[in-house]
Amino acid sequence: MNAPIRSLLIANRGEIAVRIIRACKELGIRTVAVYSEPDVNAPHVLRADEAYCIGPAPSRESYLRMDAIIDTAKKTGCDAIHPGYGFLSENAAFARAVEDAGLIFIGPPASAIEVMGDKTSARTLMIKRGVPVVPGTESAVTSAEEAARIALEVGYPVLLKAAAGGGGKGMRVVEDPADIGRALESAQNEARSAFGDDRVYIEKFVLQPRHVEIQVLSDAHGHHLYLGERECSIQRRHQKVVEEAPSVIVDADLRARMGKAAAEAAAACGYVNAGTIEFLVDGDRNFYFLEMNTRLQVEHPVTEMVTGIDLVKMQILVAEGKPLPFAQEDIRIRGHAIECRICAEDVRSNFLPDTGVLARYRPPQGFGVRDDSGVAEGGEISIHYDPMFAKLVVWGMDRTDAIGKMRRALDEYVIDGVETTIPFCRYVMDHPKFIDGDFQIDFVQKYYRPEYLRRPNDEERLAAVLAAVFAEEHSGPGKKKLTNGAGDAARKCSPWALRHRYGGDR
Ligand code: MV4
Repeated sequence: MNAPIRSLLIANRGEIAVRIIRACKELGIRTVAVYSEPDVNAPHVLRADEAYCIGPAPSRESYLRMDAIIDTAKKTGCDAIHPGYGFLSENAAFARAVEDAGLIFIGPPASAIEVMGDKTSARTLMIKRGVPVVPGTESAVTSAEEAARIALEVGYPVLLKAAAGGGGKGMRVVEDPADIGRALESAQNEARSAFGDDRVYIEKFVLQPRHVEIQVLSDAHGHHLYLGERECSIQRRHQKVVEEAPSVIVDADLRARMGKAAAEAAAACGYVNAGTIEFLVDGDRNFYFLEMNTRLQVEHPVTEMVTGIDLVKMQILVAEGKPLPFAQEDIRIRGHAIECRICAEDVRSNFLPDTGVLARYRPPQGFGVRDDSGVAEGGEISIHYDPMFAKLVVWGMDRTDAIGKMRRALDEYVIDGVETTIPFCRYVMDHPKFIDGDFQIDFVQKYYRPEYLRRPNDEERLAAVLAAVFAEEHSGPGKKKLTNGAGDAARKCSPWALRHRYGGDR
């Protein structure tokens, strides 16, 4: 049983550091921030009770410096370190170093990070515990002959994956038996240079799957609870863009079955913390374990919104050794939540990261709208860190209500200084396939073309201005109202709407 946490160091920056500080404030925990030189005026620094500079801009020299971070925690009398996501959050050596320094790591035991970090050992463990995995090899293949034999057994197409991988790096689809030798060699080479580990294993390639993940919460008393699913299929090059809870394809029965499998996965690795089990779900609603993320995830708020459970507070609670204050039957899914990741990227230029000073940042407000952001107006978005600077999360009574809220909230944003993914998110919210819930992991590739988000030409701009004038003439007391259709058309063409739909002039 660990001692209560009175002071906590946040080994992160941006929106997630702010998110963690908020939970600490509500719990009466003193917060210590660490920061890099350019982050001296960042929101996480200003909001923490204390803040210490740990190095220059590059992450290697600041946010990834285990020694400087642990030293700061000790010197400032902290009891615990929260790693957020990214950076050191899934680094078993860091988790161990934190514990060795007599501090509490707000995360799972290092051994759980290790076993889940190796995708083949994770698969072996899941098979042992009866959690469904995609048919394939249990361990790495050692020769082209072995690969060819197994591929024939599971059936083409197959997918070669790096044991040290995850997140899509080092994967190769093989459709034709003639290509398997060459594909294996190139997958091994890529794995070696990316991870320093050339082990590659084989899975049957699941066609047209959806990515559905289960949130789990585990305490140190052997309780492993599932908090429903998140639908994460709307992604681009393995970067999620829109996430929602619940998933349209998951009913109560599938939720219970996936939830039990997820809880079993957590139990199998001796998990304590919030964690996520990623599954692929095929067209027949079969589900297969993909990997476990042993950290708090970017998209955790959608689960918070539909369960009412503060996941960061629960992470802190279980890290203190306390039992979870509710049981599985207490967890209910209510309403629908959607998250859009707001990134400084130019969606018209292949999502190229954009940089600059955030001259204006006015997030949307109102019922059911949550802005989790990590930069303030006047702050700079640089190349040094992740382009995601805010998350817009909405809650609605049902999916239709949530989509309506998300559209309204995206339109309400005022952002100047950088290009953002807002127009792209708006496009998703209007897409009939998204609205119908009829999409798989290839949604973006299949349905998105950058020209859909082109800026208006002069003629369209003139039409928009005239429409706005026309609408204005018909508004106000004693004026004849436009019919609904005409009013909507005018609003849709107004410079205000166009600005959001197509981006402002810069
Ligand atoms: C797969 C798959 C199809 N079949 N495994 C991509 C990242 C890594 N977490 C696992 N990934 C996939 N594994 C089998 N056997 C398709 C993907 C995949 C994917 C998965 C989730 C979300 C987006 C994706 C995009 C491309 C491929």
